[in-house]
Amino acid sequence: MTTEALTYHSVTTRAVIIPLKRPVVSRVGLFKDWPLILIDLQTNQGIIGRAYLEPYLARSVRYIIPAIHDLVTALKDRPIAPFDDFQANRKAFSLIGLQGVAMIAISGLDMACWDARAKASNLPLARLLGGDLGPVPAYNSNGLWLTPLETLEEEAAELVKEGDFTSLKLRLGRAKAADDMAAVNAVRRAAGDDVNLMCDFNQGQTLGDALARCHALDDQGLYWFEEPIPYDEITGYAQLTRELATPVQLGENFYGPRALSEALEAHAGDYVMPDLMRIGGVTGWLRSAAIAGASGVPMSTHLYPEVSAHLMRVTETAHWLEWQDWCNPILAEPYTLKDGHLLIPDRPGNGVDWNEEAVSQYLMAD
Ligand code: SMN
Ligand code: MG
Repeated sequence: MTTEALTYHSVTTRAVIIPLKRPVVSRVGLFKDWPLILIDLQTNQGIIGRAYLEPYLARSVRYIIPAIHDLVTALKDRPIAPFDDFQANRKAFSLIGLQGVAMIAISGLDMACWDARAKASNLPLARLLGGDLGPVPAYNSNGLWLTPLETLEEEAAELVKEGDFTSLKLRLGRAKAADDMAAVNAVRRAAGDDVNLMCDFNQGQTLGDALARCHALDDQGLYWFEEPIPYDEITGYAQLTRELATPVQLGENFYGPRALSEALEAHAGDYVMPDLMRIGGVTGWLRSAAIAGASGVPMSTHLYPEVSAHLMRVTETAHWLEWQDWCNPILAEPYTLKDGHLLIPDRPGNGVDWNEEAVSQYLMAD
């Protein structure tokens, strides 16, 4: 047993690209494969902190990876103290701006640091943070893209079966409003009228279109309307939130806790769902959870189901975990599901470790 601080040694990063079973067809883009950056943070004490990033665009790994290496070079031999380092890293990047690549690099490194700290304490991350393990309510977000309407019914039935889910995400924003309605009906035929439908427009509409489309769907008992308009049109979000009975959800594009705080001050949504890659990793999440908690706003997760599950156990207004299995192929021990809940494994750290054979199979060409 030692109380010695962990210190930074170096970082290894690898880019992989994994084929998607159900390609992403959405208003933010079309993706057949899913790129990941795998981060292995080496400490001088021999413990390795791991995390991955999901940067959407394969070519972006070329500029995100050098930013991660720059941060670790500057921190070499310093104690790993994520709260201190979050400040130091933001300062390091403040002259190039704290959104986009800068915050993505900070976030990925932060997740790896917390993993190292949890491993050094021999605790699962949720326990290190003062919480406990337990099932986390999840919805299945693995499908129901803007694919042909006639495919949705069968796919919805499959998605329910993947984990006895009661809740599914459905992508909306088809060319015709009647087709969005038809998509809702198709999913309900397969999954039942009681299914919770989280409806994601992926920023694909103008405010005028969104007002018309969301009002037309407002009496359908949908669970939430997610990102009906571009993510930073906060005044438009406030109008939608005021006018609609269906709760408005946003936040996967918040860069850092301040963005969440400003959105809540502007009453831009009923619910928030930060993404660990943009909000500032575990540190950014914890700070955001305190703000959402004090405001009484339910907080859901976006991507990163493994680390997010730990965090939901210590989030005051924890709402829904977004389940996606897209990274399972390269994980040594993918998480399991039961009765629509994600189960957190009882092992030290954030639960993320690599299946090295699979990683070598999916390595991205330079
Ligand atoms: C999403 C996630 C990943 C790729 C495309 C779209 C979406 C979500 O916004 O919330 O799952
Ligand atoms: Mg979304």
